Amino acid sequence: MEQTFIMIKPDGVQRGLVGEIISRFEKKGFSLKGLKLITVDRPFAEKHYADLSAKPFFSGLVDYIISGPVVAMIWEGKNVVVTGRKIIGATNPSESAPGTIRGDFAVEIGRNVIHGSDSVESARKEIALWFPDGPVNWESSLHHWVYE
Ligand code: FUP
Repeated sequence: MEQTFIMIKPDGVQRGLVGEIISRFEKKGFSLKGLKLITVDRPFAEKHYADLSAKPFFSGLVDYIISGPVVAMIWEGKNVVVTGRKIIGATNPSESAPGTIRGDFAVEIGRNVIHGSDSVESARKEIALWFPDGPVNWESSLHHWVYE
């Protein structure tokens, strides 16, 4: 089953949005397979955002991600990478639809509350970086009510 890496950024944690965000993924029918509250250091954040290292906003982005604890998660389910991105909404909150997490809770691109892997391949890399011990293996008792 497909997995994705989801991170509630420091602003999401500080603003008390952790429960709301987890609830949206749970209610959809996805399964939580990894969870930790962690403050990362600069080299770690730079590794996570390595693909963006040439961008002008890179150092500000890294400053933001290391400014406080984040909630790192593995979520599992059918098409969870693409569907997770839909639940999150467009990168720029001014373009993210109401009903999405960024559309409902964010104003600025540099304070957009949440990260989600953009492909199955990035999910694999990000899960390996954030959860070197891998996911927690369990199956929800609701599985047969979510999947046909
Ligand atoms: P996303 O996959 O939606 O997180 O978007 P990107 O990988 O393109 O960007 C990662 C993060 O960089 C965004 F969540 C916010 C930040 N960013 C900016 O601060 N300014 C920009 O112009 C673009 C992205």
